[in-house]
Amino acid sequence: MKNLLNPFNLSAPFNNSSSGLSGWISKSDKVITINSPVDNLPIGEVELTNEEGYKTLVSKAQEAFPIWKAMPAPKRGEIVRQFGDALRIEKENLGKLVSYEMGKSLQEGYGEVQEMIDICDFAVGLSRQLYGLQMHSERPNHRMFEQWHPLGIVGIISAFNFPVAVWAWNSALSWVCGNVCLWKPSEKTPFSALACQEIFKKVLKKNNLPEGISNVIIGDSDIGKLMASDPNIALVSATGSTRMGKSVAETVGKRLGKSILELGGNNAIIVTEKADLDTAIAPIVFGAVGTAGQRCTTTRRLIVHKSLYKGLLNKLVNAYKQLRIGDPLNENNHVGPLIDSQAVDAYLKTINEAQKQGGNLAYGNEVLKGSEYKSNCYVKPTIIEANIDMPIVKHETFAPILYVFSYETLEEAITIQNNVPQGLSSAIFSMNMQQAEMFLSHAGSDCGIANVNIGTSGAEIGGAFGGEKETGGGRESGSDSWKAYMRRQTCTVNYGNEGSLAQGIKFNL
Ligand code: UN1
Repeated sequence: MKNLLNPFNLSAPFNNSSSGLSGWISKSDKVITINSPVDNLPIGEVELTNEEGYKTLVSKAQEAFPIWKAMPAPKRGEIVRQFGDALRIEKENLGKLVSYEMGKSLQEGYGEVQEMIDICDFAVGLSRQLYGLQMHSERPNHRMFEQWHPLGIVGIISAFNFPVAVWAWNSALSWVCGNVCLWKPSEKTPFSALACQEIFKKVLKKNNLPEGISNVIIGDSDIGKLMASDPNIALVSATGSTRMGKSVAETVGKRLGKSILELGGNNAIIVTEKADLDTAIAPIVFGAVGTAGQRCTTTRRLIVHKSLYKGLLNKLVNAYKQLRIGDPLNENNHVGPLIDSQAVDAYLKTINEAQKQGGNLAYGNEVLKGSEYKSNCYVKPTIIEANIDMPIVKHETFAPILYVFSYETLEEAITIQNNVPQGLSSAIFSMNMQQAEMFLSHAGSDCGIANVNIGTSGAEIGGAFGGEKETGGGRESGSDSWKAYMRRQTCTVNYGNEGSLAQGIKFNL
């Protein structure tokens, strides 16, 4: 085992003994071994939590909630500020662990921890800005306003591709809003989650606060289902596949609970004849191959004006040839492995199917072999010339496969861009103001994120993150996303001496 794996004293799960970790309970019948996609070496064994462990954690969270919500929001912000500081100290350790456990490049591992730090900073400011509006009452001597109260336990279900940042978006906002959290990370990346829990646990301990403010549950979809059906979980915020999101939405919907869904993307970049190609190449390539195509914001489709099509395709193929694929912990490499062998199968099957449907393979379609690639999860980023009649281009495959289309009019490009079930991120490269504004207008992109002259991936935390259609409609992270983590209360106060009814109703007794 590499030393970098255990700088957080995660002795309990690493030794497969019962839990010494707070907020993490390993009462289980099932133990799984986590192997790194980097070199296939075991990182450690972890016990999955069963229903009994789940219930214990929920009661710990319930006990912590009244204590936490009684603290003034800016004081809760102070705890989140301390967490951000602890993350600054642990950035290198945690970034390396994320990179090794998930397989993303070290730069991206550090970038992910940076996103956590940034959202903590954002949440600290927010803790003094949980504003409600005040309205003018139609009745004399009445004041009407709204206020925001905590919800209770927020259940967070996160995916393997962002093992820590997506939790931080949800938890940092939840905490300043006065909620306590129960986190089910992907069972593919439990150690990054347990490390986060350790870091936050220390902050809680230092401040004499109960550990139940933050809880981690390591489990599979059965635990996810328990969370979705449990009325004790006031809000379920789920990030992952559309299939998972539909199941969560259905189960939470049945009990009329709240959910935030951030699901699949099928993100496109339009390159118009007015684009500056020098600005476009790097964001296109990073968007398509970064994180080995396993971001929900990954660029999966490139829609190019026919006058530039051949030239841009050549440039892209040349750029792809320069990509260094290998150990993501080696900072010289651009692309690391896919998460596991199922992901490699999905990559191969999708390319095969795309070719059957009429796509032309311009580059890629190879699983790399050799001692450097012994996990068998390293694949060549792939470019396929495609057309809109191919059904496969409507599907999200979590792998570095880029479909390239040619178009003639901007309307046609926008139709291609919008004609998929997903609606997360989108971008246009154009130096022409009319084209850019058309793309941003109601007649343009139908996605939750629309960018001009930058790519589809790598959104900043300050904006609301999420998308439309099968992406689920939820918004996390910046802007006013915090409102989904609180309950709104409309209040009317009569400070006069007479009662009066709204709508002009007279009811004299
Ligand atoms: C995700 O893939 O689920 O915009 C999150 C981005 C990152 C977050 C991605 N800031 O690519």
